[in-house]
Amino acid sequence: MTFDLFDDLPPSGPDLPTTEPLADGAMVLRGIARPEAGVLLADVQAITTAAPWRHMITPGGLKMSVAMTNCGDAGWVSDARGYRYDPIDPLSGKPWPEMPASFRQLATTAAAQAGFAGFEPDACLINRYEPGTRLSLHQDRDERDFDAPIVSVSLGLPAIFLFGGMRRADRPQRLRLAHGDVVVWGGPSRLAYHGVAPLADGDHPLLGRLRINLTFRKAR
Ligand code: MD3
Ligand code: FE
Repeated sequence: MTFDLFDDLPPSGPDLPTTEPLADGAMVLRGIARPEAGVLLADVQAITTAAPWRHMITPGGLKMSVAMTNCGDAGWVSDARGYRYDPIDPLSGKPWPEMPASFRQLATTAAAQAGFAGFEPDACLINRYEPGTRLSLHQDRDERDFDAPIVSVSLGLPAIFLFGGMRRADRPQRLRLAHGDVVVWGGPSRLAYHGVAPLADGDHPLLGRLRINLTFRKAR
């Protein structure tokens, strides 16, 4: 697969908005993380030195195709006992790496732009996709407070995001998320079913054959 020259650029020009409402409570901020991408990726690299990428096991015994790690006061973990947020990385036995200032600032600014002033994430789940990696439809319900939004940041290869309704059976909308796109999921969208279609192969200038997604949460 190849990229059109302008494929990855956010809308630009005199009055083109970069903020589009997607659904009730959900806003896409196209390309707003592009200027900081290099810093964010250097911070991801440092995090994975202390808390390496791993493929978690679902409570049903399946190995996830997404590789994950976390930073912040708590990290999302899955194993035979279930899903939960844990202040300790089970792989290292140590607390997760601190949330970098670059992460915190982007999440807070994006949330405020989408109408969620005062969002203070305490957890960031970091997902890594290779060609073929997918994430099946699910809800994010392991956080304590559903009034806080989730902020997602897409980096690297573009993905087709599946955005469903309140029931698993609701047919999902497909949304292309490219490098630097940030989405804020609050209000009624906070508990919508969602997932990611198998990643198409490609070659991204910064990340090669990878997509990395950051999701900022208020877990506790
Ligand atoms: C809509 N990650 O980590 S980000 C996840 O691209 C997750 O890695 C996907 O779903 C990814 O849980 C999707 C967009 C996203 C994240 C959380 C949501 C959309 C959401 C929570 C509620 C509704
Ligand atoms: Fe999710």
